Amino acid sequence: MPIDAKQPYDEQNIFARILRGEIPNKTVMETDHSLAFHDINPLAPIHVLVIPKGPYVSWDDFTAKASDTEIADFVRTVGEVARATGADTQGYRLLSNSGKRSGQEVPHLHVHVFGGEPLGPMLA
Ligand code: DGP
Repeated sequence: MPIDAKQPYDEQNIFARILRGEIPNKTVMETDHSLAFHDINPLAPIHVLVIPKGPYVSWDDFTAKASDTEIADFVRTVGEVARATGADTQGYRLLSNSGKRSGQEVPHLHVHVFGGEPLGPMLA
């Protein structure tokens, strides 16, 4: 039997609560459709999480349900975070886990932006 790795969207997930203002965050930037904030447990000098504001779990969920405007905003925000943090001048890495078996802890789509130091062959 195939394994179904898909998780339902949980309105009580930590990032949904951050978006509702129930949990504080250190915001790097905010747009109409996306929020970027520092990871609470940084694994590199620059470790920022970029999330869409809509209730999407993963890339497959996001690209199936979100509007082109939301998708463009999210992708653009990732690049703007790289520029705003200075990661663009040093080299950086993007990482996005989808599904528990990939290591996704929070079932709300997010991209990790790592930078600020030479990055090893794998991180997180
Ligand atoms: P992942 O394992 O890919 O699902 O990454 C989840 C990340 O979320 C992990 O690096 C830690 C971060 N995180 C968890 N809870 C909080 C929180 O309350 N605030 C912030 N800023 N980050 C959090």
